[in-house]
Amino acid sequence: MKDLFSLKGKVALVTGASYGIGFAIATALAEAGAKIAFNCRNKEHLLSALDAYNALGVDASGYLSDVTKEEEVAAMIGDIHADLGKIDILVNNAGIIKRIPMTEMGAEEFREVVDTDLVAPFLVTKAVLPEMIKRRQGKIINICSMMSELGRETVSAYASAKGGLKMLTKNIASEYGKYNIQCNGLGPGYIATPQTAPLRERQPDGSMHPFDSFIRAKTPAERWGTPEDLKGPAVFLASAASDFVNGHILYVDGGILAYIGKQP
Ligand code: NAP
Ligand code: GCO
Repeated sequence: MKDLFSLKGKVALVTGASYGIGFAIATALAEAGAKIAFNCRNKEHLLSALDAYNALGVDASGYLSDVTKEEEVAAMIGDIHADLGKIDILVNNAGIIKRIPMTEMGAEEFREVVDTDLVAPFLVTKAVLPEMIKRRQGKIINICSMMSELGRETVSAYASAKGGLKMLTKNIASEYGKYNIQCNGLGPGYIATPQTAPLRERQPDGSMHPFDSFIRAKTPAERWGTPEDLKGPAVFLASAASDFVNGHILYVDGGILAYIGKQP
């Protein structure tokens, strides 16, 4: 059974894995035996991430690139194939959010979010697929969201992108399943990372952020998730244990999507 979850001999690319959820997922895949390639845009983030991976004994190679730029993606994939020989597992994790009421959001701001959270997974997957098809095997994991299923104020661009990413996941699964390529989504709930830090900041009077209290009331587990909560589900979707799972969005949300919310 343990061999089912082994990633020994595999190469995994995790985009946007200099910190946060991507860093935790990359570390998990490494602990299961994979060699890691990761990217981000900021050189300082890349260098500090390499130190952090090294301190954990993770064999990681870092690539400075912006996933929204097709030419940078092509160059990165070429470099990884040259350096590491193949990509068995792709985790489309890099993502941004802009919390702006729709009526106040500019078209360019909307496009920037969709470019990063939806178009970029298309670009990176498109660059990785040809070799996976040749080798008749591959694992693609798209990092979706509660906003793949639910809306809320100020996140129209993000929800549109993450809803689209759910359907892109199902479409890749449909189109390439015949080549023994599985494409699934991982849908984190509310996770304590830099991306959600503004929603957890202590108020000037020292009280909890209203959103912090709100999310705890909407989560049966009565807590925020941590990036570590995603490690097991990521290894499952990256390993032979999920070879007949395709087009599925695995929500790791402490029960948010199942729960009407605590009575005030
Ligand atoms: P985060 O803390 O903001 O980290 C984002 C990572 O992506 C950083 O490493 C960042 O590095 C990189 N990145 C951003 N834009 C990039 C680009 N254009 N090209 C390459 N790298 C880029 O975010 P997170 O909370 O870990 O979230 C990771 C993923 O999970 C995102 O897709 C997010 O939407 C999703 N998610 C998050 C939560 C949550 O509650 N935190 C829940 C559900 C889903 P650089 O800035 O150096 O590029
Ligand atoms: C927000 C949060 C969420 C989380 C995550 C939930 O502002 O609502 O940032 O969108 O990032 O996507 O699954």
